[in-house]
Amino acid sequence: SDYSQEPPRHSSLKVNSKEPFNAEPHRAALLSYITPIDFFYKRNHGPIPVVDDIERYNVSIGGLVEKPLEISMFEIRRLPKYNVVATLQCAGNRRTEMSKARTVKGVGWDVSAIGNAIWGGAKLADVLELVGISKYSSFSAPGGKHVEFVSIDKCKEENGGPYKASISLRQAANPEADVLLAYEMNGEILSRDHGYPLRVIVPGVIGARSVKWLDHINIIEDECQGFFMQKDYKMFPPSVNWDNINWLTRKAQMDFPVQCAICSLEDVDVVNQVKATIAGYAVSGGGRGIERVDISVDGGKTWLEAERYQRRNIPYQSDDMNNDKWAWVLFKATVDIPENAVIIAKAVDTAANVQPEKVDAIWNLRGILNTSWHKVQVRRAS
Ligand code: MTE
Ligand code: MO
Repeated sequence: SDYSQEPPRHSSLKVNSKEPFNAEPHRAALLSYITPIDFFYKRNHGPIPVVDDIERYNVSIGGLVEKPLEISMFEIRRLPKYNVVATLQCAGNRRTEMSKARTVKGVGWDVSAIGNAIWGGAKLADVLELVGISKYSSFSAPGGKHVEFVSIDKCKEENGGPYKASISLRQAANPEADVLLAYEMNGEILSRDHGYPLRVIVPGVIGARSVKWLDHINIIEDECQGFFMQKDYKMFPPSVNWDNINWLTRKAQMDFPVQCAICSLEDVDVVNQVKATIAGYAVSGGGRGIERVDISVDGGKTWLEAERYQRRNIPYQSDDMNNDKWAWVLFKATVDIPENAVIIAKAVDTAANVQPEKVDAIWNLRGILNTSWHKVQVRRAS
């Protein structure tokens, strides 16, 4: 493949794979509510496509619809614009840690394959109306139940074909699900790394379904048959290995579970004072909010509740700004650090789902959805 036209990137990113380019920021970069574009993780499966002629760029919508359509960027920009604050998280976030319990297959990530951005664009539900699919419907008249997004990049997992994914038509046509065709990120034109000129954002769902460099949309009867839907991004039980795996037995992962991580400390760290502020992010999928974040400095025997923070008056806010339903919360707590401590954070979402204590309970061969209690070993400088 041709990696000669990759965009420039910030030099402080930790590069987990060069070609395709996969990189995440240092933990401390995640301590601002809106993640700056330069420090937003980049997750690719092939070279970054070059889109030069924006005038001629259009998205075709076809498949099981009564009125197939080609819609230009100009027309997409003329639809009502929404700004949605949503956290995008790769299902592989925290995979490196899962791999330490037992080897898994996939790009290694620390805790920063996640970011929170203001996505600006048209609602998919509005776009689907243009091809005759009414809002809140769960199927199209010719019998489509899924909406497939197809890109223009070239992935080796697809034998050089484009990346693709689908979501249910019920979710796609539901304006409250806030699925976007986004052309802006944090008030700026989407950058090449993040999907210029147009990408899908599916809030509350693993990043793999938010297809970048969108080229066409198909209304289909069954789920998308692409590699990343059928042979990847599925959560298997710990008993399944590469000899007995049967991909058909599991569903394509959609919503992500409750997650949190400490970002004020690196993996093994030294703190200078007795009192230290422990800070990080917490988020849950499916639009469930965060109810609580608990911190322990004694290996999980006792806990204290962290303060939580969600910024409301952020820049580029407009009247259509949704609440922060799809966004992470930042947490912080000031604690006394014992001389040698394991600091732990765990979050509870609004459905009272709690992160599992140990990685062994959720270990899976692809190393996805590591949401075990996040632990950091600290030593106090004397
Ligand atoms: N879309 C295309 N076309 N190609 C890709 O490789 N990667 C997916 C998703 N959309 C991908 C894609 C995955 S696995 C994730 S986690 C997110 O994009 C990452 O988005 P980001 O690079 O903007 O952070
Ligand atoms: Mo991902």
